[in-house]
Amino acid sequence: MRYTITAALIYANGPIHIGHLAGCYVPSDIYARFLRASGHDVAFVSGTDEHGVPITIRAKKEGLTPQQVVDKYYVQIKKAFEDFGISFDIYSRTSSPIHHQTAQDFFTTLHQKGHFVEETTEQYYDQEAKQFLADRYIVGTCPVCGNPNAYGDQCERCGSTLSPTELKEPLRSMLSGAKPVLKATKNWYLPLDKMQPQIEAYVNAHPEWKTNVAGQCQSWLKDGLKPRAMTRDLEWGIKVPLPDTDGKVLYVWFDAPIGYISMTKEWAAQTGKNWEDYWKNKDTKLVHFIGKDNIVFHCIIFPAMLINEGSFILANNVPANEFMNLEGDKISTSRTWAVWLHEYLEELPNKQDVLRYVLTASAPETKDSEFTWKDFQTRNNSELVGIFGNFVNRAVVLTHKFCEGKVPPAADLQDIDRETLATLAEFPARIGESIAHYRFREALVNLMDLTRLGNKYLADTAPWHAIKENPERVNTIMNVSLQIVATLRIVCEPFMPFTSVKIGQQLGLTAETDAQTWQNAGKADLLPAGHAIGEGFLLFEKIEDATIEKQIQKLQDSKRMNELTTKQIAEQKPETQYDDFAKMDIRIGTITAAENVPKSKKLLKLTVNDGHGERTILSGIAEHFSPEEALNKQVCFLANLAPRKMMGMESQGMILMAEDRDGSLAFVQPSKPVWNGGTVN
Ligand code: B3M
Ligand code: ZN
Repeated sequence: MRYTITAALIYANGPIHIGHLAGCYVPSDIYARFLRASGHDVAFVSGTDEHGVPITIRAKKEGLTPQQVVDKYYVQIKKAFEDFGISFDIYSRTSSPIHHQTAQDFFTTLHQKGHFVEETTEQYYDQEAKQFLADRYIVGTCPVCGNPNAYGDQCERCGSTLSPTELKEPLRSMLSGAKPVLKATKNWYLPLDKMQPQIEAYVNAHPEWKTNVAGQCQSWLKDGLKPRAMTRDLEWGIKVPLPDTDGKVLYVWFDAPIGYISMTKEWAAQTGKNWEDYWKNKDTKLVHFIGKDNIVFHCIIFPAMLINEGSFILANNVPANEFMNLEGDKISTSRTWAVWLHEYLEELPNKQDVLRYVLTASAPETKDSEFTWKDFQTRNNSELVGIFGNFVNRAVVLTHKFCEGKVPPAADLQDIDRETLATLAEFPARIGESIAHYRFREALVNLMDLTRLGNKYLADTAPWHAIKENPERVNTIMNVSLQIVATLRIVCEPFMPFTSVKIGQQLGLTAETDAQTWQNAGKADLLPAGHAIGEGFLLFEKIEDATIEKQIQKLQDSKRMNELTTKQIAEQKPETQYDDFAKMDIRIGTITAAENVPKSKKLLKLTVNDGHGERTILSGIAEHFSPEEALNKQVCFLANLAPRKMMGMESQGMILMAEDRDGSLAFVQPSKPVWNGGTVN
């Protein structure tokens, strides 16, 4: 069987984190490695998505050109994937000439076949920057929560999805600050509305798709598909291959999935394959691995493009994952709440497989899941060290101790040996079945059950006792144990490729001396008697509390730093007149007594000397200052605020406080002590 496996083309606008690995790249790699080990013909392609507004926004933030941004992150991202053993057959980029050519040709074909609808619409335009504005570049007030800095596609405060026309005034362009104006522009639309029956037929032909994927598809179909522009007014991207289209590029979601095709072409050219076998042959299975935010593009829009083109196969499956959260919060690049892959490897060197293991064990396969450092530690210490590593190590060490480091003969099998070997033989198919159905968590549970089988076998047969009474018996026990290790080496490879290599070393096997195929796994004679094994060493090491605490602390620190630097200065309030200001009687006073208010977390009861005498002011600062800290402070207060009753007490005025970027408060004080009762003008 031939497989084309694609993994989402991640935007080259930032480093990658564990959420990316868990959602898309580890599962796709497990799948690809398993298929290769099963003897299938596999093209596993991916690369970076280097177009679209996300790149231009990053460029603006970093003070770089879009080209500089994608060059920088392409290298970084590619390296991170290599470091974690993601076994792409090619990892390319959408800025490559072959991709530009392929995407333009695709567009031209659809255009010539009459599959686009040209339409002129009014779009926001920045007259100062002289360009049309992507939704992200328009800032206005959120109609839902009133946030004055909401973007034209989303409000980051309340999370609402918006369109620029929903934003309330005043609108501004993020490029120049100017007020955007509506201007007519022509674009080419894919009439998805007309394709609804074809897309419905396609989706409905796949009842086996994961429920989270099928659910999203059905909800789009139920709402009715709408035409979508396949060109955009932008400078950065692939030029529209039509006359008089200056300043227009292909929509990034038009060009990006075509990237899978152009990257396959590039790979085929390098390896002497025929790319069309992987995209146009009905016997090829096409599988897209993505995160849940990309479902509509892979299950509806890209298939619509391929159907219109006419010569391509459609995806057989799109096993999209949900999201992985981190320590109780959404992973967020902009809020720097993430575990970055390049940092992980610096701080936890050689622990790629531990992360791959933990991310698979808690993968967001059916619903959002959670990564915590505590769980990471527990899984490492009790599962990988305690069960997996322990079994392999005992098998290897005992073979050296009792059998001179050679695979002993299994002379006479007893019931327990036969039963164990029979159970062993079932595992590869069972694990493979789970992988083939994209149930990677289940596959991993099965893998661990195999190591448990090994541990139980050693415990039940106890070669360390048997050696005294019946050394012959120990030969059989060690033979069977080593056969389990040899199978483990094969079936753990998709999940933990580095560990698989290490097991191979300990068994005295290399890729050259042994065909590591899934078909061979589970056999009772995988290792021939007499074969010399290698030296034993530990596959995993215990992770101490201090290591974990450091990681948690680091996360908290980065969150705090980020809050400090991202808090925005409040919008200025509408204009006011001096007369209105003059109505406020702001004065200087000194706090002469301060106490907590019973049953209130927020309020402090302050006694303020206002020059005439003392007055009581209740102030909502108890979470920021203790009574002791407030005592004797000279403050500004609003003297003529109408008295208010709170918690059964009357407050006569209000203390003025300044709010810092991190939300902490400071008293507003005169720069030298002045007399109590002095006025503030
Ligand atoms: N670049 C979105 C993302 O990075 C987009 C995926 C393209 S897949 C063809 O999540
Ligand atoms: Zn909002």
